Amino acid sequence: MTTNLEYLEQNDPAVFAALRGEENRQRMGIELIPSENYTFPEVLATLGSVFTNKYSEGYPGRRYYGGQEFTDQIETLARDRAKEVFRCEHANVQPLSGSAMNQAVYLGLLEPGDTILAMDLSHGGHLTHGAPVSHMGKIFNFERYVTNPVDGSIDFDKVREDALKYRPKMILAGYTSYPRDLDYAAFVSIAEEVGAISMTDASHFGGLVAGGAMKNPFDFGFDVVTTTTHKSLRGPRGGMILCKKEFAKKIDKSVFPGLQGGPHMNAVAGIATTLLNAQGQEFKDYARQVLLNAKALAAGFIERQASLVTGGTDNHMMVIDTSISYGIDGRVAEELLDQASITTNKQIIPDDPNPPLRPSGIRIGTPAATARGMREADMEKLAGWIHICLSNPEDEAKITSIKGEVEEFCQQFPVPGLE
Ligand code: DSN
Repeated sequence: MTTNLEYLEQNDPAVFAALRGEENRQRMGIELIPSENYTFPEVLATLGSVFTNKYSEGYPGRRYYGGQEFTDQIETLARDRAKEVFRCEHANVQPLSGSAMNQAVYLGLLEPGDTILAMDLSHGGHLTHGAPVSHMGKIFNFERYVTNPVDGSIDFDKVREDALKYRPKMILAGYTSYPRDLDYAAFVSIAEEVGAISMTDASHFGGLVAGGAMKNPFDFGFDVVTTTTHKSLRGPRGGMILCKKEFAKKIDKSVFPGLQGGPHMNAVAGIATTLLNAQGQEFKDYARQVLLNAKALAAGFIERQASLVTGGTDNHMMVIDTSISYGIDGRVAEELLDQASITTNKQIIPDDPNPPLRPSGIRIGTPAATARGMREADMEKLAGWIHICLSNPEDEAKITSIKGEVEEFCQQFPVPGLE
């Protein structure tokens, strides 16, 4: 019998070749972008399944198309498992992405022009947290809190001062580039004081919360938590909105029909099976190891005198100020590491004097390397290789030699879903 991949190879050699190239890149290199990961084989199976053929506008039991016996089953499973894993009252698993998920929350719970207090982009917030270039930044009035210039942590006296001044309708915790844990109790207390809805965008660390390695915002009384499903959670690309029951109707209406049409049921099936995985001991061990690896990697950089934003990490990521540490900008650093088969991303740092495509740092994270089975001793090796590459930007022979070492090293670590 001809497999689906064999059909692709015969009928579209160009796409097939790119697919094989990407598989090889993922196998031979070390993936350190903190928002990336290797998903589970079960998820790859659901993504390439016949659920991709199905339209399912609506929700289980209330659809606008026939033939929903099995889609209803998987969406119900995904919602129930999400509620169990995150200990929340309601879950919507239909958002097509992280951006759509956050947009659905703002549009469903607020009115255009309402004020949202969120983290500034250069201090670690996400584009959808109101960056002026985003559509949400035009529809809502975002006010931005920043980090403390001395130790880089969120300054809660200032957050409270801003909340009292701007009287936001929503206070948003969560980040895309902040290497510390969040003080949820402080956020909730400020939100309650000004009568704002409290929301956490847990996209980066949703998997670490699911695995019990990081705190759960619902345990501190948060109203809404969003998370993408493909980062530390290791599921398919997509988003989930988790919330208290009182917001459930508004959230569901906002996702569909407010913002989206048919959900991607192949991804919803992938989310369902991801959330089963997240309940197992193996996933809990994985989540814990992600944090141990991040601590070990950060220690490796600190030992080599590199300057880390906030001086270290409490989560799965760290940001190296490459301008201060190595006299090169983040773009050069990213490119040098690419040449050594180590993938990172250039990153703006708080109040970065440089533009976003030539920022002052790089962002590094451990979720994907941990998924391949790398441990603390391996992090020490990575820190050494990265330090040598960044310290020797002109030395091609050195970079080529590290690339050889990296590729040989990677052979010990199978890629989930590929081997
Ligand atoms: N693009 C993601 C990240 O890399 O953090 C956020 O959406």
